[in-house]
Amino acid sequence: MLSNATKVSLSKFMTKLLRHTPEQYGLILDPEDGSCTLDDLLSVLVKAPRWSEVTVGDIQQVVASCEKQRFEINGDRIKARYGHSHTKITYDPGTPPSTLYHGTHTGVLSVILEEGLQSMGRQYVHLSEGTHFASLAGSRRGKLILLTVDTISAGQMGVTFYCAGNEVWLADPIPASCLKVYTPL
Ligand code: HQG
Repeated sequence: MLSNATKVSLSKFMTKLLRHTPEQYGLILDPEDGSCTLDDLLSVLVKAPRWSEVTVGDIQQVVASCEKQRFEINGDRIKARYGHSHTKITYDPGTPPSTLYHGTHTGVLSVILEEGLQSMGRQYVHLSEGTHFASLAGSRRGKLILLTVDTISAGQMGVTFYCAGNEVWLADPIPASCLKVYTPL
């Protein structure tokens, strides 16, 4: 069994490879779904001195133990489920619940309420069906603020939503008029 600290480090490296800079490591991802074979990922990982002994079993442990379910293994292929900056992964458009959540922080609240949610460095805006995932996202950079997204109004304004699985929804930029600060009762 890998230690928790090792799993976190390996997960961060896998994230880099599967979401952000695969080409820097010579990894080719499928342009549609961003996947590659477990063997291809392994052969890139083991070139890094720290991970020269890593196995497919270790990768499977990282995937299975991740609370956020960042990665998905399907047969002999693996992909990051969300979060990409590199490739614009194709997702099927879907109809989300009427309210979704976005977690952010106090430092950017006023600009978001003025100009709406932008995808910033990623390919899509990240939203969730529940507050837990949004809270994890928003707590990373400062004091957490949760926003609700009125997906019906957004849809009427031309925003498309895509289900990334495990309660995570991705979207085009969201106009400010569809956002409200969420204060739990
Ligand atoms: C903010 C992580 C200024 C937005 C997380 C966020 C998530 C604006 C930051 C996933 C803005 C972008 C995605 C605007 C949005 N002006 N700031 N108009 N619109 N922002 O990391 O959603 O652990 O690219 O609120 O937990 O925070 O990596 O997106 O603060 O699940 O698996 O700009 O990535 O998951 O930050 O996070 P990000 P995100 P992992």
